[in-house]
Amino acid sequence: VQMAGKDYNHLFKLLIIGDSNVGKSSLLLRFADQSFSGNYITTIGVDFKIRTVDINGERVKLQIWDTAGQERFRTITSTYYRNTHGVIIVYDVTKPESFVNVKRWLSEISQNCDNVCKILVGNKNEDPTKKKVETQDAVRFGESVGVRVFETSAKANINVEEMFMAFTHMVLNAKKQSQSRAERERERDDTVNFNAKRDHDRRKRAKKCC
Ligand SMILES: Nc1nc2c(ncn2[C@@H]2O[C@H](COP(=O)(O)OP(=O)(O)O)[C@@H](O)[C@H]2O)c(=O)[nH]1
Ligand SMILES: [Mg+2]
Repeated sequence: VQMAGKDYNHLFKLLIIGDSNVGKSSLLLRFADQSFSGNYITTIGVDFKIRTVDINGERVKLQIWDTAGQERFRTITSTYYRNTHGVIIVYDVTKPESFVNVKRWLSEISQNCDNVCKILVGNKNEDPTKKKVETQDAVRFGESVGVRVFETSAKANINVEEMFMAFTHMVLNAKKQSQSRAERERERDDTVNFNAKRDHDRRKRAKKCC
């Protein structure tokens, strides 16, 4: 065992938020433990789950935080949002109210994070007769706020893996984009510094010989 070695190339903190009972903990359990429980899952005492996935040959370690039921009070402490790379906002396709509340969650996110990746997830999408939030309404709303929409069922194991993997790709791409932006800025600064030094040296030399 190499104590100093990392077992991953990237580490991301993700957060799952949304109204109570929409299936946040169930989605996490499905993705991280490949299981489902028919009961309400109490997450008291459990902060997060880990799963490492492979994206184009790179190991991406996901630390996925679940709320411990405090979403019932409509707000989550700002410490939850600290150092977060991505937020998964979940609603229940059979509960329109949970979809309406997505707006509140989005504004809470923008109050607590700048420039975080987001994805909107309509869960409990396994029974068309119970569906009340139409896909096209969710997609239209998603487009208006610039957030991609996925519909899943943690219970029937539909689209859960795909959603988490697509989101991991998005978060990784965002990291790479901001890295190359920082790189370009550094290069530009170096060029500016180099030119300034060269001009300074030239002036010095010019003074010496005249
Ligand atoms: N029908 C259906 N029920 C689900 C699904 N996901 C979760 N549930 C159930 O919804 C209830 C709340 O789930 P939970 O994961 O605790 O919700 P949370 O409060 O958002 O964390 C539980 O009874 C789950 O078994 C789903 O995809 N379909
Ligand atoms: Mg929960």
